Amino acid sequence: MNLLVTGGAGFIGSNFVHHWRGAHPGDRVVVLDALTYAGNRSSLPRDDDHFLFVHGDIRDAELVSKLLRENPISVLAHFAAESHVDRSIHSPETFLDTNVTGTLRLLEAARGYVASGGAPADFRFHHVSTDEVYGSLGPEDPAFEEATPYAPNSPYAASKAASDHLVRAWHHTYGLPVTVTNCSNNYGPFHFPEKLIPLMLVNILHARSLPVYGDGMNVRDWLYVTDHCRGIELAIRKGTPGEVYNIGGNNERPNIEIIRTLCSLIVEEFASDPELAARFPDCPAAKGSDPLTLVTHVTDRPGHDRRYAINAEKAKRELGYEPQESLASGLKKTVRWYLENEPWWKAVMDGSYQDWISSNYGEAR
Ligand code: NAD
Ligand code: TDX
Repeated sequence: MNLLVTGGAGFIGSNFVHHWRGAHPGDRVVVLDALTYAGNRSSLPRDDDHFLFVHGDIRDAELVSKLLRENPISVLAHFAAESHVDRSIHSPETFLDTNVTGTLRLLEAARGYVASGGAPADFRFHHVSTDEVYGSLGPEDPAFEEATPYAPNSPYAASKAASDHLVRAWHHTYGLPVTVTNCSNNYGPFHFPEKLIPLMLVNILHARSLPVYGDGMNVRDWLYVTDHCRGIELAIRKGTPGEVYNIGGNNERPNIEIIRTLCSLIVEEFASDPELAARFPDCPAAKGSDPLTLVTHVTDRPGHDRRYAINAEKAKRELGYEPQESLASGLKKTVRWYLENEPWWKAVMDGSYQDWISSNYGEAR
């Protein structure tokens, strides 16, 4: 099988490529990625008979059509997006360009490919989306289901909601064989250190403040990224065209609890490996103090959604999806990965990363 993975150099896309190649070494994976600040070629394998990296934009319909035709692609797995809520608040237009126009161009290229008769009979367009399209929950509200009305609250969520609607419409109007997954907060390897978990890890190691928005009691459902990748594979293989599946981790936690756990895990790692204190001498754990003292409550994110929770019963019932990683084991793996892969995160924290950190947190640093 030949797959085209858009946004494959990003966090979830790169994990998906590794997952797919591990599970299906005979398949061929083509990645299309524009290598924005969030995309890293080094997160992916070298090109070989089963892997091709193409540096390009999903809005380039001609390029997408050519890749679909020439490879020839059975599954287009669409991850490419602008994905950071805080950035969408600073510059919403980029989110509309990539997430809405980009998805439109891909849908049109896929429609042309199917209409030309060149696509395999089982061609599938899989769209990766988010629970944020459903809005925010109160403490006692039931978790999001696939039929929960859309109520996006951030420019990012609105752009993803718009892209979901386009995908739905291309199925109903043109019969394009699509599936959609809406998932909760992913974490794990190759996560860009602007998102909560990797940002906190990198800051703990450098004794920088841990910026907690508001009271730190906003709740997210944490999904280990390989569980998400398995869920996407199941939706592609077993999902019914036109259907939407929610993928969650069954791990609802307030942000401050996640930060507390990360601090404890770092302290444990430093206690069991004396070399860490030499590598990260500024880290409070190297000096026997608690990294939790680095927590700084900063101005809340505007329109900050209070709680997300996913009801993944449909994916369990129809696809056999269940998350395998507990939050404790997933966070431990993640902490280890960041300790073992310092060159990766050092390399991505370049000038544009530094500019973003000072524009988002300013004087809080
Ligand atoms: P990411 O920001 O880490 O990666 C996005 C990738 O898309 C990058 O490699 C970037 O270079 C690429 N890209 C951006 N614009 C492009 C363009 N115009 N053309 C080609 N490539 C482009 O994002 P992620 O966290 O891996 O998220 C992947 C998908 O999953 C997104 O659609 C996102 O909305 C969705 N999602 C993410 C999460 C999460 O917790 N991270 C949760 C739910 C859904
Ligand atoms: O410095 C921070 N301090 C803080 O308190 C950051 C970066 C975040 N937070 C809070 C905001 C959220 O309540 O932590 C929570 C998680 O924040 P993010 O990591 O920015 O994720 P979130 O806004 O929940 O969105 C993520 O999950 C859904 C992804 O970035 C989206 O792409 C995905 O769709």
